[in-house]
Amino acid sequence: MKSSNVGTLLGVAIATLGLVLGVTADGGPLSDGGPLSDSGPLSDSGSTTAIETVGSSTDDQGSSPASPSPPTVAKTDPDKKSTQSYPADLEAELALAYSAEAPAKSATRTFELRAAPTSVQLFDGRLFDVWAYNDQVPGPVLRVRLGEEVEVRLRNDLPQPTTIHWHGVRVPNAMDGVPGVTQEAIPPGGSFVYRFVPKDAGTFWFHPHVRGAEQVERGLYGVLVVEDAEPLPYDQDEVWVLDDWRLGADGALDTRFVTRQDLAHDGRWGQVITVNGDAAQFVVVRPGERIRLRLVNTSNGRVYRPSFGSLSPKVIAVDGMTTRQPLDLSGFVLAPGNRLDLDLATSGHR
Ligand SMILES: [Cu+2]
Repeated sequence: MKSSNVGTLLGVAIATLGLVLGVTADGGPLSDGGPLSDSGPLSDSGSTTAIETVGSSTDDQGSSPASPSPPTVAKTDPDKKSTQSYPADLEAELALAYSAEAPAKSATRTFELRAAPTSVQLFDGRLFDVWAYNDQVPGPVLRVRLGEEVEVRLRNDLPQPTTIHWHGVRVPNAMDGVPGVTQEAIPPGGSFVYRFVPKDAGTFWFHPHVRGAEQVERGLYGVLVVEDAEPLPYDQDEVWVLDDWRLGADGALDTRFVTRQDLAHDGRWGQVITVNGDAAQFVVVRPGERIRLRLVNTSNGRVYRPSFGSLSPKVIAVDGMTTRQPLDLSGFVLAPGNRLDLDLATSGHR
């Protein structure tokens, strides 16, 4: 903390970024989005933070682009079939972005994951029957540095076979988790060791690749953060996992998966939205702090449009890929599977 010189005036101004939640199945707001903070709005801005959903299963209002216009690509020569030329600076940037080889292994980070049915407290404090990694929803955040090898020892205590797919990670094919293609599905009671050195720093996630529309929806997902070899000096580095849950009339998870309704409506849409498994999520910040906020959408069908009011965060990475420069958040949405890394600066003095 560097707040020792802040003085008494701001010394108690610990603020929260409240995430305003609540949508119905048709996407309309349940709450009016007042701040959920009990310690006052952030600094003097009075801003609130909201994650809205875009469109709905039947009424797609989401016409904004998922990302800003792509960089200009030089025209291809119709006579030269497979040669595509880019401006030299873009060529250089892409070359840096996708190194062909993983960096030399500096160390191995070992994680134990156990996939099993369990009960967890989610949005309303009730115990909720889920399937989870290590009895938690979301599963653990696996955090490594670029150059470190990821070793995940997965034990399957589910009543179904399973695998793990590393969403967005360039892994050796045998580690990709596709049953019957890159590995045999891990039977109940079985285990498997995933081992790879990520080639890229960024925000990724992992989930089963067996009956994904059921196993992910039951709660099996976690986040893999690959930090830069020299992490940027953020005061905080937070992960927010967005998901929606479809409940039956009894309030428990609706265990009818891949229904005709789902197939006809762009996937399964839940009535309850959670951030890190909770109905509300806060980040406690001190004046002047700078936060890297990693948003991950693990929903099956829902698209989110994050909004942070006057905080105006910048997008610094999209789907695990660092942007060429910080970009305005407006216009960005999070479709299922998407990640957005945000740079959030708070006002105040140091
Ligand atoms: Cu995926």
